[in-house]
Amino acid sequence: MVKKETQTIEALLDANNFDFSTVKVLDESGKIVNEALMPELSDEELVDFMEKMVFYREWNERMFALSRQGRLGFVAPTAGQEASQLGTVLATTSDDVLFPGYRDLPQLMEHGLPRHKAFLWSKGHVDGSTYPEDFRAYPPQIIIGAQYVQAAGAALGIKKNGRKAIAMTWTGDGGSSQGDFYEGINYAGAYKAPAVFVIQNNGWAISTPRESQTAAPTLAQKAVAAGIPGIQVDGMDILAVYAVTKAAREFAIEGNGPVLIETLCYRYGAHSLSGDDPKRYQPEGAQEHWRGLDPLNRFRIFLTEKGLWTEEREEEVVAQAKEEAKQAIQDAEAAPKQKVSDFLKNMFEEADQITQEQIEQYEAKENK
Ligand SMILES: Cc1ncc(C[n+]2csc(CCOP(=O)(O)OP(=O)(O)O)c2C)c(N)n1
Ligand SMILES: [Mg+2]
Repeated sequence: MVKKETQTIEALLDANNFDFSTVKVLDESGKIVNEALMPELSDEELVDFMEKMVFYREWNERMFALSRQGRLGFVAPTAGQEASQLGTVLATTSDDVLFPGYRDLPQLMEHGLPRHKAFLWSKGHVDGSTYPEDFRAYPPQIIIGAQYVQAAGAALGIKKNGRKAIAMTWTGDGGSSQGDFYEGINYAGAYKAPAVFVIQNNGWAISTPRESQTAAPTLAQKAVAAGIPGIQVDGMDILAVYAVTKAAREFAIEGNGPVLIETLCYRYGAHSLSGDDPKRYQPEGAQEHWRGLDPLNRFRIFLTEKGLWTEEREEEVVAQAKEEAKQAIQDAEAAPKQKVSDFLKNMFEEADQITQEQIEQYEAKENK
């Protein structure tokens, strides 16, 4: 076992390094605690990170309001996971293929998904899951963990095609207990396929706490059995998440195989807006504790001290998110009424016989 004396990128990406202590760059008081890992980012890029976190915090509020007005369908809140979601996706490029889970709409939107399509997906409309040919992503996965095997296969395809890109996928702490999770990381490891696997450990799989899901002290160490590097990172720290993900992407692209990243974060809200109440299962004080580690707060202090952030700018970004959500819901509501036949047609490139028969049955009804 190699013990990490200092956390360097090289040590973190060593598959024989079995030290999974949490990587941090920016602490909750907005101070840099590991200069060596500080990613090289311009002031503009730093500001962009903050703008995006503020945007999606407000977007989450808009989703809540629209859901309560009955204008959205399935909604999985994202507040508390901004650094985890954006720190990972901002280390990718449009050449990479994304396999998100149902909570990962912000990553898809950052990859270029039109905003109204995010709402159409929530409403269960087929147009929310139809993408342009050159948009390298799959619709959010509902079957927890299933995206890991898909990402492994896509990563192998990328390698065989000689492309300099990765497949990136996200699941939750709960997803990391699924068979698909282990199969995906094992397969990608065996083929040295360029995948970056992210576990967003937000502490809960609906009402099941992280501690009840596995005897493993960290989720990052699940990488050991697949023979690939595993890194646990402070998921409330966008600089640490970004630094680790960027290094993992380069490692994978250089032909070294996949990396598993566990981001420690929290979901402030309910599992979904369809009915669970976190007050009934989360221990008292947990929300307050995690809100004290908030990713926006610490980054706001950091940027304000550098003279790069103001309250006025924050208000502008919030207003912009409100405006864009308003436009996006209008566009989503203007979409043609959902047809079952369109859903069926979107299932396969070429429909099998049973699906084809169903398409015809539904078209006959719809055209009456
Ligand atoms: C294979 C499968 N089993 C069960 C479910 C029902 N289910 C939906 S979300 C969820 C919990 C997932 O928790 P986690 O992976 O931690 O992700 P989070 O929701 O916290 O982001 C469960 C059990 C499902 N969607 N798929
Ligand atoms: Mg979870």
